[in-house]
This record gives sequence, C-alpha cells and structure tokens, in this order.
Amino acid sequence: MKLDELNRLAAERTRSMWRSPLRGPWLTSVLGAVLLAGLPLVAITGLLDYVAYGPAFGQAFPLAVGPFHLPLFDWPTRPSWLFRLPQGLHVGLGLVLIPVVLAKLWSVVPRLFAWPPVRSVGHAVERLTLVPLVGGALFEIVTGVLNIQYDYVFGFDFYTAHYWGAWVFIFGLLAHLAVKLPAMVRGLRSRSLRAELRTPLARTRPETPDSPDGLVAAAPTPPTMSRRGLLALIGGGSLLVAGLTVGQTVDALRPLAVLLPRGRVPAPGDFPVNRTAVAAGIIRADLGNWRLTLTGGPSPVTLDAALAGLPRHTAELPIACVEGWSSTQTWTGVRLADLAARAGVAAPVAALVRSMERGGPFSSAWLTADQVLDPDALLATEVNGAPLTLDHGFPARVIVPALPGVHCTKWVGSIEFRAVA
Ligand SMILES: Nc1nc2c(c(=O)[nH]1)N[C@H]1C(S)=C(S)[C@@H](COP(=O)(O)O)O[C@H]1N2
Ligand SMILES: [Mo]
Repeated sequence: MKLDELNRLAAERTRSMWRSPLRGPWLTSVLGAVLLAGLPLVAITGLLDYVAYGPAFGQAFPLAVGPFHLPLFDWPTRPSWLFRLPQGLHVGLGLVLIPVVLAKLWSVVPRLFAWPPVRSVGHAVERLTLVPLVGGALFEIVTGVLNIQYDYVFGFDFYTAHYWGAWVFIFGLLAHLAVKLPAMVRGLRSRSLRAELRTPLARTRPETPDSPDGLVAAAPTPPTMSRRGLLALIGGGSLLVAGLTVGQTVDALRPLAVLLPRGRVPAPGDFPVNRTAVAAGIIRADLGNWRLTLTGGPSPVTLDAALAGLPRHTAELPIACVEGWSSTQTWTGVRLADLAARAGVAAPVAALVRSMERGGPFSSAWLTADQVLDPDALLATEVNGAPLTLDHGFPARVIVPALPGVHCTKWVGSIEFRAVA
C-alpha cells in the first residue's frame, strides 16, 4: 500500500471514530487546570506520609531510595492532627480527582491514535512523556484504591510500588508541564468559562478546529449534552466520591462511608479496627497475668496491670490510618515519659515499643524523643472512659499526637528506651 493511501485511510478512521462535539483544547485545558491544582497536593501529602513513618528508623518503605530520599526530619507531635491532615488529603483528594482524571483521558483519547504516530522529534518527546504521566497516574490510582480496600491482590509490596510509582508520575507531570503548559494557557483563554456555563445544549457548538492532529472532531455529531452539562457530570462524580469518602474522616458521617471495607466499625459509636485480635493471634485468656517490661535503664523493670500507680492522664487524640480512615477519641493512660523515668532513662532519645503480637510489620514500632516526651503521649488502657476492647489493644496500647496509626502499637508487651542514639 502506498503511504498516501495509508494516510488517507488513517485520517478517515480518525474522522469516523472520534466524533464528540465537546472535545477540544478548551475542555482539555479546564480539566488539566483542575488536575494541576489538585494532583501536586496528592503527591506532596503522600510524600509527607512517607516522612511521618520515620524512615530514619528504617520504618518507611522502600528503604534504599538513593537520590530520591527526602529531607529527613523528626515528625513533630503538634498539632495533633498533623498526620491526619496529609493522610486524609492524600486519600480523599486522590479519590475525588479520579473522575477528573478519567474525563481528561477521555478528552484526549483521539491523540493516542494520531497519524503519523510521530511527526517530529519534539512530538516524539511529547508522546514519550505520556508514558510516565498516564502510566504513573493510573498505577497510583489502582494500587492506592486496592490498598484502602485492604485488597492486596498484587504480588509486590504496596509501599515500595506506590512510592516509586509516585516518582514516575511526578517526573511525567513535570515533563508534561514543560511541554504543554503554554497550550493549556492558550486553551483556557480560547473560551470564557462564564459564557460556557450560560450556554445550554441548543446553543452548544464544537470548539474552533485545531491542528494538526487536533482534539476537535473533524466530523462532529450533533451534541447530546452541553459543555456545562459535561462539567456538571464530572463535578457530580467527584462530589459523589467525596460524599462516600468523608465518613472515613468525620466520625459523625461514618455510616456514609460505604466504600469503607465492611465490618470495620465493631459496634455503633465505636471506631474502626484495623486488625482484630483474632487476626493478630491475641487471645484474652493469655492476658490475665499481663506484665509490662521496661528496658534501657540500669536494669529491666516489670510492672503489673496497676502500672505502679503512675499518674493517669486523659487526652483527646486522633488515630489516622494510611489505609484511609481517621477518628478522634478520648484516651486515658500513663505518660510514656513517666514510663521512661520509671525505667531509669531520664532523657530518652528513642523508644522501641513491642507488641505481644508475634512477628509481622505491626509487632513493633520506633518512636522519636519528641514522641516519647510529649505530655499527651500515652500508653493507654482506656478509651472514652472504658477499658480498651481486645480489638483496640487491651490491656495497653500506644497513642501519641500526630503519630501515624500504624505506629500506635496495640497489645503492648514491652518498651525499650534508648538513652543514646
Ligand atoms: N500490635 C498491633 N498494633 C497495631 C496494629 C496491628 O495490626 N497490630 N495495627 C496498627 C494500625 S495499621 C492502625 S491504623 C492502628 C489502628 O488501631 P485500632 O485498630 O484500635 O483502630 O493500630 C495499629 N497498631
Ligand atoms: Mo493503619
């Protein structure tokens, strides 16, 4: 077949395949601008979550990230919602933007079939940047959504994959911006948003044809929806997702969070349990003779359930899980600082909290000096005025302001205080 003939057939195919009268640079630019405002926030909050995990202790995954390691700093304990905020934004905004991402991909899909596939070096570079951009975004969405559904169907470590996926996406986004930002600005200026919002279906016309392999259909069908109708549909999709998600963060709206994996709130008024005692192999009958062991001082100290009559302290603190939910409760227990003093460690620089749970990623967690010494950092034995339930960590669990939920170790058996780094 001659090249001319091939080109003619390709043009014909594009003409007949992509006929929506709504596609065009303006629509794509509007969706792009929304994503440009939102996606960097999702990426940054995700990276902050990584820092909050305490990579300095080898607690954040992946460990060896070479030049991609972030400036490491001790995650502060104040304000107490400091982890809850980025965690909630990362998951919430990430979910809410999914309809916009899908709409943006729909708006540019004819480009995927552009003919000839490569027109120039610049065009080739532009198309190549789409691989990390689109591939990275879709990979992060799919792994992120599966993670908050506790659905580890993939055969790799979620944290490692999601972390590297984020950098691939960030690289793709920066490259795409470098190439496309001027086109986005031009697209936004090509029509007035206000005018568009006043245009009903009857007056909806295709955008001005763009070239060479433009977004505007060469042979558009008559519109079945106005441009403002399409924007409302996408916005409505995002609002729906937002409505189904806020209950993961706002206690009073928890029943709305039907996307939350079922059975996560053990009883009405309770808060989610991430892993039950049964799943962790903890049996109440074994806890009758519970002892807390404190090490790191001159000699190990063992306390019984009375915890040596140390002063009890109450604090209202959130617990926030990277797997999507958070909740504020009123906790009562003894201060970790008092336990350190009791162990004979006057100025702890770190502490290793061990659960009675054997093995697994949750069986121990390192805390920084700040996290041990904060006056609200507790070994809690009660929540909301009642003893902890077995699923929430009976007989004692850690709760520290702004500490990621995963490090609020349940069923604590021992704490090792470090006096020197
Ligand atoms: N020993 C132990 N502690 C644990 C866990 C666990 O599985 N085992 N889960 C952690 C996670 S991931 C979170 S978010 C919180 C949740 O506490 P909750 O189940 O009481 O809500 O406990 C943390 N402490
Ligand atoms: Mo968690």
